Amino acid sequence: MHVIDSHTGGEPTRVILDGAPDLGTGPLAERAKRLADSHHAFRNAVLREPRGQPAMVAVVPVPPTRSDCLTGAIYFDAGAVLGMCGHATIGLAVTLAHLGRISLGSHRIETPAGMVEVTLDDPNTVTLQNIESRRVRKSAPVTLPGQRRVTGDVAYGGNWFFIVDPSPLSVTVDNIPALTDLSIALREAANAQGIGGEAGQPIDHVILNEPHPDNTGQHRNFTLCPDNDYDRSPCGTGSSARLACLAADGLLPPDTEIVQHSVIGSQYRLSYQPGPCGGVVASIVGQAFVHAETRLFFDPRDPFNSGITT
Ligand code: PYC
Repeated sequence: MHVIDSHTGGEPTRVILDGAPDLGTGPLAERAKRLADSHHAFRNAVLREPRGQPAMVAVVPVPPTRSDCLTGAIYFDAGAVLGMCGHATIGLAVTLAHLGRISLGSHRIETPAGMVEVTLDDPNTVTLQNIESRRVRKSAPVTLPGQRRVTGDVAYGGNWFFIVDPSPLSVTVDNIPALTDLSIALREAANAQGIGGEAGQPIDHVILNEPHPDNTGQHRNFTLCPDNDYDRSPCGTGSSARLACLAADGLLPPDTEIVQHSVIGSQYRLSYQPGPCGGVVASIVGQAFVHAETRLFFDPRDPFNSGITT
């Protein structure tokens, strides 16, 4: 299996160039569901150790249904198949440029969540225009074990987010284990207490956000992903969901750029345009770098051929 690895603000992306299972035809959401339902072993083998690494997201390029799209893209991490992934779409664009398959300028990509646009500003810098994002619930109360109550907004940016702002724990590298535990507890409690999307979609990501301590008005976040690891980047779909919350609260006008930091200090530049359905269309500017081109081997005699799942 031929793969190219990159990272976007420290968050790894693996683009699978050949050897992925045939996901058939039809809408990308249906093909993503086939990957989720029928190819668990493939997903573990590609992303779990020893071949993969914590936090890695894989992209399977597939033929698009729309003739105006360069490619389709289906995303998964070690825990779930994702509706969209911002950092991995930036990584995909930089990987396609590395392969000489796209040049500078704008290109459309079809995802299970809808069509997105990437503009390659230079070989490493991409402006991603995401699908329309929206907030569906403000200050939803979640009760944690011990009757502790935490409120957060429920918002969609291609995945479903529970966003706590300000974070009850400082968003620092030293706090990553505690931030992880709190975020897992919040996701489990939110889902057990029926807090999610309008049609009952479960929360799959949690964001703990706070003002950056440098007093510039910038923010930094910790994002928990479905694989229970944290996003090293500021999370493209999560940043889009947070922009929808800021817009809904009247805290950020359209076309106004802000900077979002991740817990490890990588940055996205963010802005939005009002969307046709009352949400926001986020623009995310980030950088990715290709760092490996690899062939993965699958040897049935290898006791960890299917990845380490314990
Ligand atoms: O950038 O949207 C994102 C993302 C989701 C999970 C990891 N990164």
